[in-house]
Amino acid sequence: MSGVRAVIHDHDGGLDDILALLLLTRYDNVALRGVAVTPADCLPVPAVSVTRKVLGMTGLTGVPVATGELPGRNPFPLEWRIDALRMDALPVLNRPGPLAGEPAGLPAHRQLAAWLLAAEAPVTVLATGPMTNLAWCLDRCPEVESKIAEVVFMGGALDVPGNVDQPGHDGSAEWNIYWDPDAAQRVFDSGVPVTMFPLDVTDLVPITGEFARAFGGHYGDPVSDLAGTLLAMTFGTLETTGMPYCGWDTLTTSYLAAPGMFEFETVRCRVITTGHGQGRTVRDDTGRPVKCARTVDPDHFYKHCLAVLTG
Ligand code: AGV
Ligand code: CA
Repeated sequence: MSGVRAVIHDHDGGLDDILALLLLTRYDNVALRGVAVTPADCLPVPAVSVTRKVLGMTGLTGVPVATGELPGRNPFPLEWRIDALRMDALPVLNRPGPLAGEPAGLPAHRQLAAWLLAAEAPVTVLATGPMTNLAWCLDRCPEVESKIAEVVFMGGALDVPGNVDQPGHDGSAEWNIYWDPDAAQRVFDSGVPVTMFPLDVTDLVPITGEFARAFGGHYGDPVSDLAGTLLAMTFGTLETTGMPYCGWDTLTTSYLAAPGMFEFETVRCRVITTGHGQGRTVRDDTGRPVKCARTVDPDHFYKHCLAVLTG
């Protein structure tokens, strides 16, 4: 028993999705099998490019990257989606050197199904964006269910307000579920074990100035420089949205290497898929059990990230 787990990362190209990918590339107990990019909180072309460059700079040149093409119902603000363009132009991502291996041959939903079906042992799916691809796989290729060891998902909001601030919405939803509420409910309707990191726990880890500036102490190391730059790019979120940028996806990803940082509660819940509260996760005795992270020591998390990304 090596203790290494095979992981497929389905991300949606946000600043912290790329930080999450950086963490993954550094975890000894993770074997990254493929990356799918969901065109939700990003422009997919630069987000795939950034993903391939990150895999290239970290030596994972053989990891395939698939581009998502399934749409969501509620689009992300364009001001957020263009972060992928900015990341793709960063000098640290444009040094001479290898890009990652070939782009995957299929669109992300079909590629995810193909990866899962071909897996010799069950795989962990880390979803740091909407679960549209996964829901498609479960619908269209039910055999994938036995190939999924665990879905580790950033999303939802149980006992705290959501982070969607859109006309006609009541604000109770978290964005990754709001983009495609049916997809999240489809995954909940399956038998796959789901471990969820809702806003209840991610609210505890805002990106602080102290955390971001700590990377300055390692200036010159490309991975550390990229991490510090991505963190710096999150600033201004509080001023423009009234809500801080949090370590949403990085916190979720850190569970793969440091599960002991968290306390969990098994919550029976479901997704509201229509109306003003669409995308909201609600406790419901008839819902399916989801392993939900409830607390974390923020300091422990910041130290973990700093150590992993500057090591
Ligand atoms: O709801 C959190 C999810 C995470 O997967 N994303 C950002 C993370 O990648 C959406 C989101 C919520 N608020 C945002 C978001 C903001 N102010 N800027 C960009 N994305
Ligand atoms: Ca994300």
